[in-house]
Amino acid sequence: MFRRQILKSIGVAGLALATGVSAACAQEVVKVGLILPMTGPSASTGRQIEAGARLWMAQNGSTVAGKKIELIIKDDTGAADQSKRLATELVVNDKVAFLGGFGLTPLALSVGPVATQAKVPAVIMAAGTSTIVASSPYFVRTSFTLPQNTAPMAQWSAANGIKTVVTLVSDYGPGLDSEKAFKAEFEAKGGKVLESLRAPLMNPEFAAFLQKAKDLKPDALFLFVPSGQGASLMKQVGERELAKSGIKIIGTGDVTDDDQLNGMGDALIGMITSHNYSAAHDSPENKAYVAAFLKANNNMRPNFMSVGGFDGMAAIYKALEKTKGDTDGTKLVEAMKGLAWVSPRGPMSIDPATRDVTQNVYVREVKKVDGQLYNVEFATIANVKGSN
Ligand code: VNL
Repeated sequence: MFRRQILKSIGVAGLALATGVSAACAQEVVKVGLILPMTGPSASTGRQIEAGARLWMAQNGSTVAGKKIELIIKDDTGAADQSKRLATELVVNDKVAFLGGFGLTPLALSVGPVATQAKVPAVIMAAGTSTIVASSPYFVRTSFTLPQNTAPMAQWSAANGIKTVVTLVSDYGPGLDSEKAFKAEFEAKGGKVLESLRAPLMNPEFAAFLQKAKDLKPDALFLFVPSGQGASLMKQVGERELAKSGIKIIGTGDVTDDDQLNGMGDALIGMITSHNYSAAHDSPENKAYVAAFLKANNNMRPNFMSVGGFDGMAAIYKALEKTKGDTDGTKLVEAMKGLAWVSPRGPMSIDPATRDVTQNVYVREVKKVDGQLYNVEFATIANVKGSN
C-alpha cells in the first residue's frame, strides 16, 4: 500500500516534470536574499530583521502576484568583504530578484556596486547613514537615517532650557551624521555644542570620553551608538555618575534600544530620546505587531531594526504587486518609488525623488509600564524625510 503510494506520487511528479504544466511546478519562485549580521557584535540586528521579515511573510502569505517568495538569509558576520561576496553569490548563483538587509553602513556601502551592476534592487533595512541610498540607483531604504532621527532631539533640547551640549558618537558614518545634525539644529536654535567627542566603533571603551564630557559641565550629553552597544554605554554613564552631577543624558533611540532597554535598569527612567520606532508606539497596527512578534519569537521584544525588516518585505511585496510579478530590477525600483503604507511605526513612504524613507519621528521618555521599561512617545514630528 505504502509502496503503491510512493510509486503513484513519483508518477505524478514525473508527469509534471515532463509536461511542465503542474500548477505547483509552474509557479515561478522569486528569491529575496537578505544579507545580515547573524553572528558577531551586531547579531541582535540580524536576529531582529530576520524575525520582522518572517513575520511579514507569515501574516501576508508567501505568494505575491502569482509568484512564490523564497527568503534566503546569509550571515556576513558584520564584515563588509563578506557582504559584498555574499551579494555577488546571491545574484550570480541564486539569481535573487531582491537583495536586502545590511546591518551597518559599511556593509550596505559594499553591496551598492553589486546591485548597480546587476540591476537588482537592494532594500536597506538597518543602515542609517544619509548618503548610502544615493550611492546606487538600486538602493531603497525602509530603516531610518541619523539626521532624520537626531534633529527632533536638538529641537526638543533647545525648547526645554538646555543651552550647552557635549555630543558623544560612534566614530563612523551614522555617528558623524548624528553629530552634524545635532550641532546644526541645536546651534540654529541658539544652543552651543561645547565639544564633539567620537568613540571607536569596535570594542569601544567610553570611560575617558565620559570623564571628558563630565569635566566640560554641559547642560546635557547627547549620545549615539549603534544598536547593540547601548547597554554597555549606559552602564558606564551610570558608573561615572554624570546624571548625579547635573548633566542631562539625551540621545537617539539607538541608545535606549528596545532590544536591551528592559535590562538597563531603573536609572534610565526619565531619559529623553528621539527615534522612528518604539515598541510602545500607541496604534492598533503596533499593538498587533508587538503581540504577534512576541508570540513568534519566544517573547523577544521587537526593536526598530525589526520594523526595518517587516517594512522591507512590505515594500518588496507591494512592488511585485505593482509590476504584476515582473521581476525586472529597474521596474521594481520604479514601483517602490512613492509607495506609502501604515507601518507598526506609524505612516511611512518611499520618497520618489531619493528612494529614502519618509516617516514620523517621535520624542520619547523612558518610563516603567507594567513593570517593564519602555520608550513612551510624547511628541510627533510628522513626515520627516530621510535625505534630500
Ligand atoms: C547603523 C545605524 C547601525 C544605527 C545601527 O545599529 C544603528 C549604521 C547596528 O548605519 O551602521 O542603530
